[in-house]
Parts: sequence; structure tokens; C-alpha cells
Amino acid sequence: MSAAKPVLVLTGPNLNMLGVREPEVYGKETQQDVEALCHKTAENLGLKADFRQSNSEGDLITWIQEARARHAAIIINAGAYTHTSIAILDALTLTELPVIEVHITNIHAREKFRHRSYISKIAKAVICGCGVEGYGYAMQTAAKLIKTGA
Ligand code: CA2
Repeated sequence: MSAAKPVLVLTGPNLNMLGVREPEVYGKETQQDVEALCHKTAENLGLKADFRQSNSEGDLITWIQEARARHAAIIINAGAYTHTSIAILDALTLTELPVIEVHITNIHAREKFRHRSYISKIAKAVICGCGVEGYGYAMQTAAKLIKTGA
């Protein structure tokens, strides 16, 4: 299978600190490891990954808006914006692309303020608590959704 448009993988605030802080919570893999996993999994599936991280809500929204024309699907771990940002929810809705939400940890087993996700309201799939491997599972799900046009 090949798709002309890449899958956009977005990660949000503080996720550039993976492997540097709190390895007992988020694991010892770094952001570079996650990016490599996304590229490798995409390649195995005949896809391309476009990996980006920002601590800024505005950057994430701009990239999501641009994805409407340039990407086939969006995988997003919006970090703490997951729990607060109606603006990111609105931007994702406007793209009309399949969205797969990823969290490294099981947000439902953590503090109550992490239980609510605005993004889950429009996500085709939500993967949480699988560690960074969740990005690989998300890429597999993206491939299936692109293939079926779902
Ligand atoms: O579990 C996840 O993937 C989260 O999206 C991570 C976010 C957190 O706010 C969400 O509730 C769940 C980011 C937490 C801070 O990220 C760090 C990463 C590495 C080291 C320290 C913090």
C-alpha cells in the first residue's frame, strides 16, 4: 500500500522532555526514539510520517489547519492541551481527516483532571497506557483508516 500524503504525527507541550525527566512515568525512550518508531512503522506500512513537536498551542493549531490539504491522517498526543484546548478540538474537526489520539500513560488511571479529553470527542481511535509503542499502534490504525477511507 502507498499513500501520496504523509501521516502527520503531532506531539505537544513537554513531550520533548521524554527520556530526560520522569522516566518512571513516561519511560526511558526519548523523543528521537518516538520519531524513529513513527518513521519505521510508517515505512513498514507503505506510508510516510511527518513528525513534529511544539510546546505552543498556536503552532499545533497552524499545523493541524495545514494538514487538511497536505496529510492523510493525524496522530496526536497533545499533552496537557488534551484536557484544556477546545481550540485544538475545533482545528482537528475542521480538517475532516481521521484523527488518532495517543497518550503514553493511561490518563484514566491518573489525576481526575487528566480524565477528560476534548480530542476524544472526534478521534477515530484512542490509544493510551501502552507507552511509546502506542505511536506504532496508532500508525497501524492510521494505515487501516486511510485504506478503508473511514
Ligand atoms: O500520557 C501522555 O502521553 C500525556 O499526554 C503526557 C502529557 C500529560 O500532560 C497528559 O496528561 C498525558 C505531558 C506530560 C509531561 O511530559 C513529560 C514528558 C517527559 C518528562 C516529563 C514530562
